[in-house]
Amino acid sequence: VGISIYPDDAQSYEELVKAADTAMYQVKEAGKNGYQFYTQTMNDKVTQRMHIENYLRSAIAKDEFFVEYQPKVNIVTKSVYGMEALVRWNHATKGLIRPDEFIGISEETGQILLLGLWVAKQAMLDTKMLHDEGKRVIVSINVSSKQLGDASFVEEICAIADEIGLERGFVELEITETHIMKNVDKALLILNELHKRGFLLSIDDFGTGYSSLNYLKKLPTKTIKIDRSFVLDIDTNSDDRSIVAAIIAMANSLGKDVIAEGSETRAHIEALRSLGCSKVQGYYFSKPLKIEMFKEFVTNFKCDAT
Ligand code: G
Ligand code: G
Ligand code: MN
Repeated sequence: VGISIYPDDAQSYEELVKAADTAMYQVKEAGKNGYQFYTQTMNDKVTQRMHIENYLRSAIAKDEFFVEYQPKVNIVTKSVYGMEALVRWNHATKGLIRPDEFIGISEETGQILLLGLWVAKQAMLDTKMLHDEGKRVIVSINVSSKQLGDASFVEEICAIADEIGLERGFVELEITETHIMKNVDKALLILNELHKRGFLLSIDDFGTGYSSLNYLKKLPTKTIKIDRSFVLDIDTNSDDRSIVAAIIAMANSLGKDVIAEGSETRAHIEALRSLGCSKVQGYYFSKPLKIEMFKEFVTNFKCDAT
């Protein structure tokens, strides 16, 4: 239910209903089964959304996107073995727009299909260049559920890798746990296909969704990425430590790798090390970097996925 009040929220019947509708939309977004009173900020949000949706239409053509890379570090071998590609949008007048503000919208409108392929191509081109310089890292690319549901995705992603000449075994696709578990049978089909084609797979934001352990065993995903919400207080909160320890133990027994995201401090790193987690990603080592800066960053490390 969305509620608007005359005369505060609107003066005409049409406007009043529109306001109630906006409020109802918010309830639906928040998971349905509830009610909301209309507020002006809701309207601002809707307008902002519409703007972004419109801007998105031309953003690829205008070359407004770029990709940054966050190093993935093995703290035992002290090497950078991979990097996560994270898209950025530099809008002509609005400046830098964060992915959180446009990925969701682009998924709803279907624009993520084109954007996702653009990111994949750019990321693979940059990775190929690194490989040619002897830095054989894995590149991790975020893939949304909308992309996975697209019938031509597998062929397209294969074609991009082949065209660039990048070995598929150096391309990891990150899919969030929530997306996988939403329709796990369907996800299993497509993930198996991607696995068969030689790509690496990783479950992103692990621990925030509701994983069926039965399915986890069957998924062809090599890596489990522990959500940063569990890492944030890992050095001070014993519950978080226990959760991370349990995820690591489970991953070990299923023969899967783990990486901890959001590792920001020395204390995080030491806590993770003591729990036996050797792969980390986070601000402690580096924030996401432009490819030139990434290259500079890895000069201080061994740089190899093997
Ligand atoms: O750096 P950060 O603010 O970049 O990213 C915010 C969120 O946006 C992350 O959860 C990340 O998974 C998502 N994201 C970043 N780049 C991409 C992308 O290319 N595709 C998809 N689907 N999600 C992305
Ligand atoms: O969910 P995903 O794995 O795609 O997460 C990538 C997001 O995490 C990006 O927004 C990236 O900027 C952010 N990120 C990376 N390292 C850290 C960190 O150490 N702390 C916090 N708070 N965010 C981080
Ligand atoms: Mn990710």
